[in-house]
Amino acid sequence: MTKALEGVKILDFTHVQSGPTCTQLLAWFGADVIKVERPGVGDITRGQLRDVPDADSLYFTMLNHNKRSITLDTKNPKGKEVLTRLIQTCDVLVENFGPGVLDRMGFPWEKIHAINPKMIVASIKGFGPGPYEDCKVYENVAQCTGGSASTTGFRDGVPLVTGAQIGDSGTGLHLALGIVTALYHRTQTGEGQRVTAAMQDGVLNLCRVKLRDQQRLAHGPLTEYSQYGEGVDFDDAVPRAANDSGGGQPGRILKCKGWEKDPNAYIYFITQAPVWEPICDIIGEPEWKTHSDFATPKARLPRLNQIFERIEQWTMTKTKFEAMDILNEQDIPCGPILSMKELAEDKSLRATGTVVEVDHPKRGKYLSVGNPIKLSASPSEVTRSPLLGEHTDEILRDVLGYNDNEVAAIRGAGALDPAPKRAAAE
Ligand code: CAO
Repeated sequence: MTKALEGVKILDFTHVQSGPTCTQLLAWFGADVIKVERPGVGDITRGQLRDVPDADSLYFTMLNHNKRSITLDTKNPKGKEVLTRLIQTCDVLVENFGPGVLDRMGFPWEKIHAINPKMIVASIKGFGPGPYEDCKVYENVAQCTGGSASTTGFRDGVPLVTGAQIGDSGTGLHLALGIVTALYHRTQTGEGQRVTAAMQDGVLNLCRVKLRDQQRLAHGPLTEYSQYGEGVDFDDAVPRAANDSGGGQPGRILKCKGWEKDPNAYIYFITQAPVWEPICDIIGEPEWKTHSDFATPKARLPRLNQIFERIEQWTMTKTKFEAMDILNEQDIPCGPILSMKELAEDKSLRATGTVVEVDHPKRGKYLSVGNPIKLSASPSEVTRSPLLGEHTDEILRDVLGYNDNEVAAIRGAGALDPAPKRAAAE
């Protein structure tokens, strides 16, 4: 079976999380991802949050599977020659440098397009054009400026960031879609183009339902928000809605058996209108099916606290998994709160390759999240991340066609190694 992106060469200038997420996805789909790293330094995450001495961190290994690594000083004249050759040879350049870095390196879009008109240049930046376009941005900055933090948390508490990396990994996903779309467009036109995804824009896209609610506010209170039932007035901006569901069907996180000791003994429970009757039967309130205070969604809205307190009395008699089984038999949507430990041990996630065990020469075996997108004819297998510069010579020879003398000359010019190693080689 061929991989979906087999034959596509990616010149990968990404680092930290957002860009590497994107190129890792492309690599899983079969693209040849050539990660260009600064000699001696590499992607800064190789050394961040290190748990095993002298081994690449999990931060790095879990974002850079299936790639090859070349070390190249792109500020060195010989390094620039190699970079030019890489641009001529590859299909897509992906980068998430700070604003202006590629231009300062001497490779603005116009130059890249002139070297290889078919090349697609894909970039992640913190912000799009506007007052903040020159700012450097990390995950939580994007969550705060993209509408996520202002809408996450409890009404009477501070804004919260989420554990899901929607600014970094979320924008990486957006960029990957932009790249394959531009590749498709190229098959029709023969031309490359620029693809940009700003982290603020990506987060706002994922917060689309909150911009929906912002506009609904002009027409009255948001009746599915708990604060409506509690008689608390709305301000002029969408409030934090704690664990209310965003879809208009009231939902809450409720305690399950064992909650006193287990911080994850909870279940998300949705009182979806079509299954109201089975809910009443399960919790032992059959009269609520016809009682005028409870029978319709509208009648229930001001009484959600009372309703969920009653449902919680029932969920507290069951473990989250028992509750899941009972509720799913009646098609009542619910979700046990699964800890990372439970997910790591989940047999079905292992079976589908969503959780994979990977072997690494320096750190041994570790778990990672595999490709969450499954293609029926092009399955992904996860291979370990490259060591720094592991494929430098291989790429210079096999991809770029340099002979041994030329590789030696490039090395001698100081384009491949950090300064002290260079001195030793000379
Ligand atoms: N050879 C020589 N120099 C290299 C090189 C190479 N192979 N690779 C990178 N460099 C140089 C660049 O030329 C640049 O130098 P100058 O500043 O002199 O032009 C420098 O290394 C890297 O700059 P940077 O701004 O990308 O890196 P940083 O650590 O200062 O900032 C970050 C990191 C993430 C804040 C910034 O890259 C950024 O804002 N990126 C866009 C938004 C983004 O993706 N953020 C998410 C990061 S994950 O949380």
